[in-house]
Amino acid sequence: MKITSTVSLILALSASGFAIAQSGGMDHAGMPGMPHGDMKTAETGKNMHDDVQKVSVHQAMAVVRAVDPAKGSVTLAHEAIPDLNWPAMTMGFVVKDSKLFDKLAVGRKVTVTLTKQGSDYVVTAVQ
Ligand SMILES: [Cu+2]
Repeated sequence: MKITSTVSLILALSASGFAIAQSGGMDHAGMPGMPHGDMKTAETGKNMHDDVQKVSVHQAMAVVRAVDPAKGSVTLAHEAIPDLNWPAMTMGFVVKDSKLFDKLAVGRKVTVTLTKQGSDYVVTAVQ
């Protein structure tokens, strides 16, 4: 009796285990539909990213360390930019407009406007 009930219990468990495995398989079978969802998400994400790029403008206090008008770049020792999660550091930036070099003199303390273009932040204004 004990053996029989144990066997039937095992059978019941394995049967339910099989059912679970099957339903798990069903979920996996539903997976091919996922790329569609991903594509929609990616599309939405792209639009959101564009929106983020539009609003991804930041101002930072900085001291001009070096200018290279020929290359259109400036090296700035900028203060921390909390909304970008950037610590204070010295780094190079592309300068959007060569006219901005009029305001970028080495040693000068400025407030720069950084606008995200692609994966880089470009100096788009100097105060
Ligand atoms: Cu930096």
